Amino acid sequence: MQLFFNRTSPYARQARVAVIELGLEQQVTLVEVDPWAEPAELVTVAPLSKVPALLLVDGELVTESGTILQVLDSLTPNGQLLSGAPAQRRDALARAALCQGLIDASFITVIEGRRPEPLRWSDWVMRQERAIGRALSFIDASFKLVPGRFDAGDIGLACALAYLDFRLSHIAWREPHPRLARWLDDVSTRPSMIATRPA
Ligand SMILES: N[C@@H](CCC(=O)N[C@@H](CS)C(=O)NCC(=O)O)C(=O)O
Repeated sequence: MQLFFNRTSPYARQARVAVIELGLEQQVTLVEVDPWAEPAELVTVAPLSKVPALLLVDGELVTESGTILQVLDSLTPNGQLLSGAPAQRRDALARAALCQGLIDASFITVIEGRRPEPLRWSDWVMRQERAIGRALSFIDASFKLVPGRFDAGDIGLACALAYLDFRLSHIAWREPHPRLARWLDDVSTRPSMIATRPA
């Protein structure tokens, strides 16, 4: 299998963390690309030129980080990212989906900031930053963070919060959400998170 990624993508980071958490490092070859440059090695297999993109051994393409996590999980005998009773699996999926939205809002904010000044849409950025603030409050109030657990929802949350620290440091989320900050600091010591720190 090949996993196309770039080092700063919070989406690709989720897939890379999953590979390590699932012990699939030997089966997955990491291919570093710049998706914005639409390189031939990526677009010939992944037409959207986005990372992450997973190419299975039979040549099937899997896109979208959430789907890639589900597929990777299904490749291990005791999938641990979306396991357990239906209610537990649903809870992990629901947390992962909300965190994906948090990453989306953060990513949009970052991309908007890269436009030439006259083309930036400040109302759109403020809309995203309000969504980020509300999502963090919602997550802090409602997510049960279980010590030792690191399922698909936890991977999503860790990559989302770490991306805020990495790219949107002006959003001071740690002070109002010390529980989330402590949790991120704790899970950031996992080998999968250390190995995938954005460079
Ligand atoms: N919804 C997708 C988002 C993937 C995505 O937008 N990745 C960015 C990198 S962070 C990318 O490859 N962008 C290149 C482009 O849009 O041309 C996922 O969850 O995998």
